[in-house]
Amino acid sequence: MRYNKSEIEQFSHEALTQGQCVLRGHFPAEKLRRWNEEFQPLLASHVERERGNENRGSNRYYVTLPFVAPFADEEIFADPDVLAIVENLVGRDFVMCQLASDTPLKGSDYQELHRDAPPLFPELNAETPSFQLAVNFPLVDVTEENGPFETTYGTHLLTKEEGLRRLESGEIKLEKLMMKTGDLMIRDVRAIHRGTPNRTDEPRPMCVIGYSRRWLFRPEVSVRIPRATWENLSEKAKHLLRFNPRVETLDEIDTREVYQAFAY
Ligand SMILES: O=C(O)CCC(=O)C(=O)O
Repeated sequence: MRYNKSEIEQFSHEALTQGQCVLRGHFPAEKLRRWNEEFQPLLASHVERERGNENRGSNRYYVTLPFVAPFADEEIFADPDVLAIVENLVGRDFVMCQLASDTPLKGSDYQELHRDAPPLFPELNAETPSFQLAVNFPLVDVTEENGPFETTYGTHLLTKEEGLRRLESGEIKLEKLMMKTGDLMIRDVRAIHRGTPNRTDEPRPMCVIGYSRRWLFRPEVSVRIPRATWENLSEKAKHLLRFNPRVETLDEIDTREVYQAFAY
């Protein structure tokens, strides 16, 4: 591990109270550049297929990453520092439920401010501790021009209405998160955020790995695991991925995105 116990506690505390924490220069940038090369043809065929169904906003695409090399990489999805922080937030025996990407292209716009999950108990009018996390990391350096993620601090523990009210009144600010290739963010998906326009010719892919409490099922996402990949996973990785569907191979037909409603 790169961080000691007290540093892990600090990151966890920050994510618990602020809704997110950022680990700088944590993943090998060179590896993520290779991911980006492999990702480009996937993105291109996805854009081709989904034209007219741009449900995340114009020229902005959500693409599930196939769970094969180079993306099925334990150095990324089972990073010990990240998993230690995730466990502090969503408890023992949490699961990994998602490996995907969000990519604004030129012509994309500001999204509506949103959360990625509804409250667990809407009738309470109060928020619970964390139950769903996203680990985000870009495959290119994020700049002012290529669509920085905008987020808010502390809104994950407020109702959405109250979070929006405090934003409106200026008590809480919307902040741009500038990230370099290799940086990662661990966030409670209820932190109010939005995507911003990419004004450059180069796509800005942001990967997302979802981790949930052990009892939570998110039907809109899953990691389809080909048998050959499964057989080569460590016991720790198999435990993380235990509730995901296992398939013989990844065929074309099943790659259509089912994660359509994304903003809460
Ligand atoms: O990729 C981004 O900048 C944010 C995308 C996002 O929040 C979404 O599509 O839910």
